[in-house]
Amino acid sequence: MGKTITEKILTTHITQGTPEKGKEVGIKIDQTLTQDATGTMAYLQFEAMNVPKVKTELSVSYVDHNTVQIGFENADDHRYLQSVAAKYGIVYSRAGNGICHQVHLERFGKPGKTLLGSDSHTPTGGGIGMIAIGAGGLDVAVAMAGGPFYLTYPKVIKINLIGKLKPWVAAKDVILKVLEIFSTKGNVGCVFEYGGEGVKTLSVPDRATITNMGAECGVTTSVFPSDEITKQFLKAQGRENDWVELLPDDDAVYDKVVDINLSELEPLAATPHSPGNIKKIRDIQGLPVDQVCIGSCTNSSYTDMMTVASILKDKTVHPNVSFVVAPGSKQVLENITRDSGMSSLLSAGARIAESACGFCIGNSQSPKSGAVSLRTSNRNFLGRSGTKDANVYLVSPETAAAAVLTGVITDPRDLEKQGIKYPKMTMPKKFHINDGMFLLPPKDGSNIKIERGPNIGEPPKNTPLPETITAEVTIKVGDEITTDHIIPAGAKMKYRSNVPKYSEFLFEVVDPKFYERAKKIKDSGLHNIIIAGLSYGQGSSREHAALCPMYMGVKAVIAKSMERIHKANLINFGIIPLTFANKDDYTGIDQADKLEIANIRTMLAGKETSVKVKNKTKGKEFTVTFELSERDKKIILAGGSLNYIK
Ligand code: MIC
Ligand code: SF4
Repeated sequence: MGKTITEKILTTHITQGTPEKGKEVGIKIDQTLTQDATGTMAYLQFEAMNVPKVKTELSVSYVDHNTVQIGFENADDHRYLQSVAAKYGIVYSRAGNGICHQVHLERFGKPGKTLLGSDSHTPTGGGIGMIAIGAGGLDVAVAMAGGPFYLTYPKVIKINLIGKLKPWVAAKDVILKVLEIFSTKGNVGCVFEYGGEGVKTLSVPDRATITNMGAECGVTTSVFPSDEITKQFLKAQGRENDWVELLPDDDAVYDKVVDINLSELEPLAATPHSPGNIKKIRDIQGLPVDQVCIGSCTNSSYTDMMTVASILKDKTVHPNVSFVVAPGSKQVLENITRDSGMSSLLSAGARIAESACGFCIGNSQSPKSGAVSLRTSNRNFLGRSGTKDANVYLVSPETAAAAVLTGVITDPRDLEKQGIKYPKMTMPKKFHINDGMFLLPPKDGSNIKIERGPNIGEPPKNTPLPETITAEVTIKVGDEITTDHIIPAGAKMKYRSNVPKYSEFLFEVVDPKFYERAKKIKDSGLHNIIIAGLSYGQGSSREHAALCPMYMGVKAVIAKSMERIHKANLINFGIIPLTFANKDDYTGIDQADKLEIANIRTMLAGKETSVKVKNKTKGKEFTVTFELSERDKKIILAGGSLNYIK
């Protein structure tokens, strides 16, 4: 039987288990990436593993999230990361060099390789034919130490692309269409593999936009073939030797095939407050726009920037619009400057932001109260922009540029009526390349002293799982609670290396009293429990969404369903992820109910897959199930991965 691309890469990397769909396998990781907001904790955990040097083919530590540097915290983290990289054989990408996913695609991604990154948008690498997966920092630390990465051997869904995009319709509209079809939930354990004739019409940056935002569907990753177009991209990066062809076999078997006709697509938007709320631009046009932000790891490539620059050439931003542009990397910035794109942007009135996450993670450029903000980024969760009542719409660079000119949501196809021609921008044959902002590690870094400023804390420790969980329901939340709801990023992200402080912001957007309550419950000797609806833990890979609850004494989360990375993070920090056997039982529980889960250790150590929970307040009982591998169970019993490894 023929193989899919996913199977080809995974089967050559399996070190543990057998490739059976739905079963756990361990795979060898060739490359890792970290970013600073998840990286400090990942490297503190790596240090605790006492391995003298990383064992991967390549590990890169990027600084792109916390680059605002108000106060000493960010800069402390950067210095710590720089010294750790030099000591342990890791390439260090300095602040200013760009957003990890964009830079990794440009300089390091290799078709056929596996990449594990402590950021949920690591699947961007799928645009170049990698199996690139987002994970918690601890899993990345284990991979750097040479350990396997465990995942459920996935189902493969083929997204069969037919036809060719019409002018003014972009790769962003393709992934927004995918989100409309698949939504943000129910796709755990699947990989999207793109194929069909339409693939040949998409450049690598287009493909990377699509694989990047596959993360919003909750799939393990997304992947494109590695073909002549991939080769051209690598050649333009001076890396054609890194190219290998990677196509599915003609008789490859997929679990499902979904057709998307590119020729029939039109400009779309993800409307507030979920990347899954898709509407046609035609249906929302005319809405006044206060802010337009172009950039983020989804749409900040050379072609994205040059497209916008070309639409805006010799024009001026609408007076009611605040217009921000953040090129994705120093390479993009240098190349658009050389090719005059930057002068068009500046003269149109763009505010140029650093090549970093910036507005996308809400640590700068928060819009005004109640604003409508059009962004080319990938997430529009409530409050993520830093302004709680702002309405963020996710759109293509073309649609964003149209609003810059008109001040209202505008179908970019209508720009033709104003005499603006569709700019078909192509990639240069050869990019201007300058790798000066990478610091390569010395051959022997053993004498390097690690710099620990006052912002660098210790990873908090956990105790083994108790025999009986005696808890109070600290919070009951609804469906689609994202990690942005659990623990905010933005300006609070500077406390990532200081877990006690960062924990004070748990569930801030949903219920600012959470921390106080959790502390009270913990101090009273009870455990904390979180009750949740469908698709709990969507979004980012931030392990602080598990680590901080662990620190506050949360022992279990009971949800209707849970997302992959967050579930893995809960396990890694010794919190047991449970699901309602009967989803209706969710309704019978309230905040402050006292729950008891007796003999949970014994149940985990045995063959059981479900356990009874007593609701002592309501005098009722209900059943919860746990889907855990033998290894997961051992980790939870030990009180988390670090205890287990030791
Ligand atoms: C995000 O886009 O939400 C982030 C910030 O990049 C996160 C990582 C983090 O929280 O540090 C992600 O995507 O994993
Ligand atoms: Fe950075 Fe935004 Fe991409 Fe996350 S989604 S890595 S915050 S640019």
